[in-house]
Amino acid sequence: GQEVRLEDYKPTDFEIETVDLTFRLTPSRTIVTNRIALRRRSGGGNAPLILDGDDLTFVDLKIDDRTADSSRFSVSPSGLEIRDLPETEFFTLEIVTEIAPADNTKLMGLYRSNGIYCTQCEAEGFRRITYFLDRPDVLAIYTTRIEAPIKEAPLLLSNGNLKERGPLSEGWHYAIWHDPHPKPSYLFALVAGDLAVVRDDFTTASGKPVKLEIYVEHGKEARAAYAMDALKRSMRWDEERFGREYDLSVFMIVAVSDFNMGAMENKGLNVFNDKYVLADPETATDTDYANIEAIIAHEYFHNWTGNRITCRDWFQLCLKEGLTVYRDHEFSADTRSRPVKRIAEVRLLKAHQFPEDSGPLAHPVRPKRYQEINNFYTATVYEKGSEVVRMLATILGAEAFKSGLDLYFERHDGDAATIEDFLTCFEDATGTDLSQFSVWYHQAGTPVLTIGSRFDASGRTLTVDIEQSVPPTPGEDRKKLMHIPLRMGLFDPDGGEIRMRDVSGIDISGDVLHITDRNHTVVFQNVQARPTLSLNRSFSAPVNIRYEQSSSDLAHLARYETDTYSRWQALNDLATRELIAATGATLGGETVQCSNALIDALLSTVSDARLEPALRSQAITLPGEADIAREIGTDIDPDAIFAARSAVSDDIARHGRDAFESVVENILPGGRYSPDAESAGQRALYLSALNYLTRAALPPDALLPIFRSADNMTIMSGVLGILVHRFPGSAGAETALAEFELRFRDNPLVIDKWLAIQATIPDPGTLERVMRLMGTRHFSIENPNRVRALIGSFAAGNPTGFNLPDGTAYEFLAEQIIGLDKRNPQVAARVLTAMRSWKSLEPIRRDKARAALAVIAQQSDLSPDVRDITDRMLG
Ligand code: HT7
Ligand code: ZN
Repeated sequence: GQEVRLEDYKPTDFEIETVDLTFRLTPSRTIVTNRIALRRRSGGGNAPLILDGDDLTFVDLKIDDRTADSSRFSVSPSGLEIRDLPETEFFTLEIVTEIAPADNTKLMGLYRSNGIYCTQCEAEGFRRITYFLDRPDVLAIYTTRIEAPIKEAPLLLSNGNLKERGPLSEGWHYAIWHDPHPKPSYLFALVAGDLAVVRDDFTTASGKPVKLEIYVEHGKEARAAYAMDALKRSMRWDEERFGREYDLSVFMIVAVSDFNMGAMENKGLNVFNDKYVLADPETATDTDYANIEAIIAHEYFHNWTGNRITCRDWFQLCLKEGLTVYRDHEFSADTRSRPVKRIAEVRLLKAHQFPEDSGPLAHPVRPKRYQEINNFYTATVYEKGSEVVRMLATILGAEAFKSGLDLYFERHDGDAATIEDFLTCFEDATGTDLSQFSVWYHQAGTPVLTIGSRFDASGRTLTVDIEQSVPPTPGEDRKKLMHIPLRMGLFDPDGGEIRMRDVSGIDISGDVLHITDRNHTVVFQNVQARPTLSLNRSFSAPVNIRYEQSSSDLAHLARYETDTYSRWQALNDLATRELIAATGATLGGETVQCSNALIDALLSTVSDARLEPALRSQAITLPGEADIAREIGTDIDPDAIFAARSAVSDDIARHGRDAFESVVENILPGGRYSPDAESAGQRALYLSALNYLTRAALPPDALLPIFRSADNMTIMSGVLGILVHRFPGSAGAETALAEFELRFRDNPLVIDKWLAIQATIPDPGTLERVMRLMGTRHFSIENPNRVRALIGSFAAGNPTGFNLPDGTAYEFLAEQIIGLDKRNPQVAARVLTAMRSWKSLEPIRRDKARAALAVIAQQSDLSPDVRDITDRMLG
């Protein structure tokens, strides 16, 4: 593929003002007529017009309503070039193409999912429907006419408002939709088929009525109630928090079962992976409910951050994604528990973005180059992009941040904007120079703050030395200094918080230290006794902190920190330190023992009834094997980490048996299931405690009745997971798996949980199990959810089972990727990123991983998607 570079950006020579599309839908032969009104920009000369196209059959071209002579255009696999265009400022093109939705296995463009016609156009799918200037800075007004047989497709949907519908001859009918808002092609959508609808209403803050419609397969209507509720709450929240109202008279969501990602924010017609719409207590877990709420909110929030203000080019992807993730995080924090949400965000960021940023796939939040844009929908663009917006809010303060954002909405409504445009709004609204801050967008890698502290008892001064650095990343050896907002707290020996006054050597506001130079020496005066430092409170910056802190200081923070997130962070740091030492001990053949400091800190937290249960659950959930691997950094032996973590868990379980028993007996909420955050937290704590008890007293036989009597999917799948992971291959585990399969065999979304639980069994036999499951009727390589549940979970979520020292699981993955790539390159490339940290493995596994990646690289017919990921991973 051709590399695309940010610096090559050029506006188009032509603007497209209106697009009139007609679809005549049949599965194998859909005719698309695309009539576009163009305007020549001045200075364009007599340049040809080059329209993008992919996998299209060209049928006809008219220029200003006259059939074009074949000498005036040429068709190639990547597009349509039209020469000798009219010299007038305005002219029209009418392009007819033929496509085959039923043969579209890439799920980009117009395709079929379970008999439904649906589209996915971001990033470059519209060119698989018709020839077009398929780039986000070409904004046009769309009118869409859909024709289909009434029986097969009673429902005909597109963006905007329904203008007209009626019958045609031979059992066909049509509908015409008009979207008054100019939009880029990636936000176009069409859905046609036979679906049920759930309806509701919403009145905007200014009194405009909006019809809300969620379309699902017949019989699944009841499972859309929670999504509808989440939608209404999102709409209200965006009005109250950000002053953003909805702008059409109808908002539609369609749930489909074949989808490459989570959901898509098409204007007025969001298309969702059904996993993120459908929920009821019997089939969905608390996590499913929380994800549905967050993703419904995310896509809805895109209506302003993404749709009303879109991206100039795909390098600006973080402009809409980072900001929209920030908005959905804030929504969840306001709706649920802010500290629990923050802990979950940081856990996710560290699990996905930190490894990306320190491995071969590292790239800036705003990349400068790409081979394949589909590979840049990453944790860096989304999650780090959101953290950068959060830091902006921290640096400016809530009010100034709000004024900058208001200016952005006002100044750029209707624009295809850039990150520079965005930052300029905050500069103009607040008079702040953000040039150093902007480095966060341009430079890859996780910054490191190396910190040292000295307390001088006689002078009553505390001196803190802070040094910033950023490790090199691919293509970026020299790094610039960054503006890092570091929240910090000081605690006296009694646990009281010391107000930070009498400070010299740093720009400080409230508890935020502004780190802008390479080295800062900060001196605190009038400090009575040696304080304990709490660094990066509430995770104010996405950085790694290197600071030698004693276990007793961490335990002190775990007890006294008033910032609840940081209280958890202290516990987690204490546990991480212990687990790293335990891994070393395991490798050295020593026995592993857990320190009393950690056991006491964990057990006093789990028993502290003043803390919310979700937090207590997070507190006793030890860092995962991948977290420990990330902190160790090099020469990873996943088996040693697993053994060490198990030994530490055993120790905690032995000491905490009474505490865990008390939790298990008392914590579950009574009454009917409710997905609210508080009850979900109680269930999470119950399951964490139950998991520990299996290491102390509880035999597998005791779990089976709990599994059988569960009245909701959270407890049922949670207990199944514990049983199957703790006692792999046991009679109880296999019985529970068989019963679960029997009960849910006709519900693929629930069977995905069953597949994922099995794919993540920490056992060398899991590879064989995965291969066996691939042969069952529950698996289909054609459905991305099935692929992710089985192959994706195995590769990304099973450190010991996947990283077999003989490399057979790597070979298996390579084979699957090569096969899948021919059908669906986007999903193949994404699943392959599970191997992004292969270079940190110990040498034997590393060699096997390299060999498997080399097998992929040797294929001559790889998609640009998999070629790009493989090349960068090996590079
Ligand atoms: N903006 C969307 C990202 C997206 C996507 C969605 C479905 C299939 C393919 C896709 N490519 C990119 C989803 C979002 O961030 O909201
Ligand atoms: Zn998004």
